[in-house]
Amino acid sequence: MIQTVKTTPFSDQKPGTSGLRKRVTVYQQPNYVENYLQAIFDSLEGFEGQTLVIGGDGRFYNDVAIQTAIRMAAANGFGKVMVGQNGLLSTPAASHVIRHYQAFGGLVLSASHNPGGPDGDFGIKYNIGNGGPAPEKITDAVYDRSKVIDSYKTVDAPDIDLGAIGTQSVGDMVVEVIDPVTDYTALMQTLFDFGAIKALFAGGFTMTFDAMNAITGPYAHKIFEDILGAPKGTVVNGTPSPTFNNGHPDPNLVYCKDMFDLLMTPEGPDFGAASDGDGDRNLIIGKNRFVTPSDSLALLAANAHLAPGYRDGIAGIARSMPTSAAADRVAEKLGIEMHETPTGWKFFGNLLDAGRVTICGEESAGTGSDHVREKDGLWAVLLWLNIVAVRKQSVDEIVRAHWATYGRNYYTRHDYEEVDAAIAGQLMDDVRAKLPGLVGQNFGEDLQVAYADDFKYHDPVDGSTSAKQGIRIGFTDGSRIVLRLSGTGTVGATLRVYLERYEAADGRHDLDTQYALEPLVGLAEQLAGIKQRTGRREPSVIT
Ligand code: VG1
Ligand code: CO
Repeated sequence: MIQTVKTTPFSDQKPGTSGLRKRVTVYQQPNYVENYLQAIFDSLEGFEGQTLVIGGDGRFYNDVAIQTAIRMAAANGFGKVMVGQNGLLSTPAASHVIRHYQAFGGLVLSASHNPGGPDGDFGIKYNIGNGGPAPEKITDAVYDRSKVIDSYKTVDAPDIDLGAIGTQSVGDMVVEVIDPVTDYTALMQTLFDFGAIKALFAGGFTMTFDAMNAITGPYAHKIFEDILGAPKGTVVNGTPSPTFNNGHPDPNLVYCKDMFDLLMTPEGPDFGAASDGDGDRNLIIGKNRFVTPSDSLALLAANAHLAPGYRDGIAGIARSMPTSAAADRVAEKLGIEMHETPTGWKFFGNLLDAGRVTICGEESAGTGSDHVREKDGLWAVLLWLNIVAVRKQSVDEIVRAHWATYGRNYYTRHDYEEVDAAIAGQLMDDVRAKLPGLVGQNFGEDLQVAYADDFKYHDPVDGSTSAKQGIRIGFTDGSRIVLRLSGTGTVGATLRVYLERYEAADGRHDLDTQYALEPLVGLAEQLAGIKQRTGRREPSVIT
């Protein structure tokens, strides 16, 4: 029954920051999905008879790709596939299911925060047995394999009924359709004080959670409304849609502007939150207080002990290189390890597995802990709620108290999307060439360059190195300019410019963020010539 089908390679199946993301139309080419999946299976060893978890964010083309993946898993020798009902599993839930059932690995079908639908994006990511994204050693092998692949294996079998919870079979392989929410919800209940959060809502605390028509809807309805007793209507846009209702499921101040505006009014709720297409990102806005993801990481780390799952404290913190140094100050005060890694969750896996860090985060609205091996949007929201419930303070009060203790890291990211790839590459090369001469130079009155390099990461656990992970220009006062090209975009190049400035504990904490960072924006422009080279007058997105 196993069929070996001839194919020819595609030259563009190089996994990026988080799996292979392409336009749906690219994925719809004959054999495109098959080639990539076979390249993944060919790069793995020892999965004969083992379990593969499959789930996605419900976006357009999920159903097609999942049926293909199930047939190919059977043909390649997996013993069992566990798949979320209707193909749904949030990225953190998929990570948990892999760990919980000791699966060999999993396929996460998502392009995360990128728009979906026939004209949108699709993506496939392979996660290893620890529940986390495959490390570069594997993604490099997959890419190499994809360039020479000449056949794939499948079986001739009808589609699985993804709506029916329970067990079916494809050839010799068992397929179990599971409820996507149950295991994840149980995990959350082990980490947080649900009683305290329930009491918070019972006491009149109000929240709005925007699931952005994406994967977190079913999870959020169940956890916030059914279990924690928040009123119906707390969760909005809670039904996953294959096109995200034609929206852009990226929880930032651009795509959640209405929620931000609401939270800035007296009539608005006490707390606002959102998650992205696949449920691994989070946006946190308190009444009159937007919490930057970098600050959120620092705050969650500093207060984690207030939640039962972290009662004994945290072992260490890791943050991606462009994320602000706010968390570093917390680690210093707690006397725990602090790690700076390249962008992308795959670099946290080893540190988490080794027990060297407990909490990780990225400036791009991602935070998580050692409970899974992905960032986790609802986890961050629940930890915030747990902290608010215990401290009995507003988000704004908690944030201000944090700054008063540690100082404030003003932080922003300016994105220039869909720039010509050659121009963006040249821009980076030219700035890179200037780096050695920058150290020691003064710019304006108070900016002196302390270091200027292209970030290279040495993984302290497995000894591997990853070079060219972004340009960093650091100043003696703690300010930084970071430039890197996105590894998740699907058209042209996206240039990300990250800017940070530190104000000490007794410094000024009430400046407008963009105003506070204006001199650094100007200096980045002076060094990189972004506007003139790209022809853009301003960034496409400011977060
Ligand atoms: C972006 C973010 C990065 C994140 C990645 C995947 O990558 O910057 O921090 O890990 O997306 O997140 P890049 O290479 O475009 O900067 V997700 O929620 O899209 O899985
Ligand atoms: Co995501």
